[in-house]
Amino acid sequence: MAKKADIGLVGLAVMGENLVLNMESKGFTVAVYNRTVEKVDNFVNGRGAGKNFIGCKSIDELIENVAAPRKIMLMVKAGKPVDDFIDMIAPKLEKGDILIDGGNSHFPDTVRRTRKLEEMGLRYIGTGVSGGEEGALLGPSMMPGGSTTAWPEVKPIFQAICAKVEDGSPCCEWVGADGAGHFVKMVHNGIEYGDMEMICEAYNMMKNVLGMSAAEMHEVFKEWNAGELDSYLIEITQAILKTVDPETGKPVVDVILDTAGQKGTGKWTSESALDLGAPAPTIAEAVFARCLSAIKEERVAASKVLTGPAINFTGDKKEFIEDIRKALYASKICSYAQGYQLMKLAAKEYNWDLNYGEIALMWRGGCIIRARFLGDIKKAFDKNPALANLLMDDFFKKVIDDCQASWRKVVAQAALSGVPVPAFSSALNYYDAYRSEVLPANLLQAQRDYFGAHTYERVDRARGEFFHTAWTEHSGNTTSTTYIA
Ligand code: NBP
Repeated sequence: MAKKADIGLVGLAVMGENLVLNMESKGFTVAVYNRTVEKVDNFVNGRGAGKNFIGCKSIDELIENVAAPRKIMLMVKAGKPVDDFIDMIAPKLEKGDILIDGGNSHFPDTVRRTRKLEEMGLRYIGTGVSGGEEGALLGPSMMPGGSTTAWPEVKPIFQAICAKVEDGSPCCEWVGADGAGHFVKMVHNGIEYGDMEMICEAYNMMKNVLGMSAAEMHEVFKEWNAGELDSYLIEITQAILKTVDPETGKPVVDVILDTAGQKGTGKWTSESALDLGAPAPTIAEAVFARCLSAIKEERVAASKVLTGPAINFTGDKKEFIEDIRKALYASKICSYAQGYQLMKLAAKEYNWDLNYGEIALMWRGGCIIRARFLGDIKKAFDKNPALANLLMDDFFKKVIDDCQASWRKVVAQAALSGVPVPAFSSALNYYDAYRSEVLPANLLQAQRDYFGAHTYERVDRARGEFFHTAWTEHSGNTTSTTYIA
């Protein structure tokens, strides 16, 4: 009898195709299926020719060709197609078989699907896969969560195909129960939104305040990439800035329209932060910055009507470039601190036992936010797994101490020049709010109590004791428990 496949995969689009080539190159036999079945032949006779693939023309054939306990991975468009395939495949599986969703699914869907499959006696994994086409082929960052007993079954395959850091550690570990893997992937994408926006703000300051050309900025980003900001996104930014448009001879970046698209994972991260009461303003600002960029026509009209200050920079250009670098680094630390705070609150809410050091390691290679400084985040959480906030780690505290004068100068110069830096300034506001022993929420509570009898706690009494003031002659003694303003 012919050898059965180690794993089956549904969805031979860009991610699925590259992922199975990666698996095969590591010695695994893969059974492949796609909704449009011609793509199976195209693949098996094309990029997959002469390799250990079993092309399948139906779900039944796929199930038949995978060794038990079956591992079948879906790499299809997120949303309904995942549920449709689950409904087609799950009833045909045997107890203990494992269905894996490697797409960008929203974590509540993964929670729901894990429960459903486990009720059927099956096992389910929802795994984040990051790194795009090249990552899928050469080593992605993978963040699996779901049915815990399924992990040992897929671990040898996942850890063989994933990215590795310098010492060989795999950028793939078990994240936690049900939707934990997809949640962590979602936060990764939210942080990615923040990183991209902050790089754009550094670019905008150099371009509009210092009047630098793309070629000059290419040199700056190249230098930055050799230091503590060393990361995939800085690396591609320096490469982008030196690329010339063959049609016009101008830098390509100067001929690209300034309207950003989005697929929704940054929005999900911000929604989740709001749901959980997690302060993640920098990630949310990055989402809103894309929204503002998208209303191009309105901005063009407004630019002809609304006024702002003239840009007048009189300082030392070289020094200010270093200030911008420090503003970017400090803002980035705050953005990651927010992402980690969000994961902490989610872990509490959804009963996930998240290992924050391991998460930093998973993001250290293979994915879009891969960066040298994730090694420092891993060290911080390894040293203190219960760290309340990244800003409280000695290493990051020292970095912020070193960067903050520059950071404040850049945000102030941006405000004086009328150049928007929403992520830099929201990160600075986050930092200043987080380190404030007293915030003006005392007045806010007074307002709430004034108009809605919401009560307040007092500075001179124990926490948990609530008071109400009769603010006007109409105020009664009844306090509100249900009215939320
Ligand atoms: P797509 O997201 O474009 O999905 C293509 C696959 O989904 C094809 O197999 C297609 O079948 C199938 N499909 C579609 Br489209 N609609 C379907 C439906 N209604 N019912 C059943 N199957 C359907 O491919 P991708 O870019 O490779 O991404 C796959 C997953 O990985 C997605 O969840 C994506 O968000 C995630 N992801 C993508 C990247 C990236 O860089 N592209 C990175 C990380 C994660 P067909 O061939 O018959 O049309």
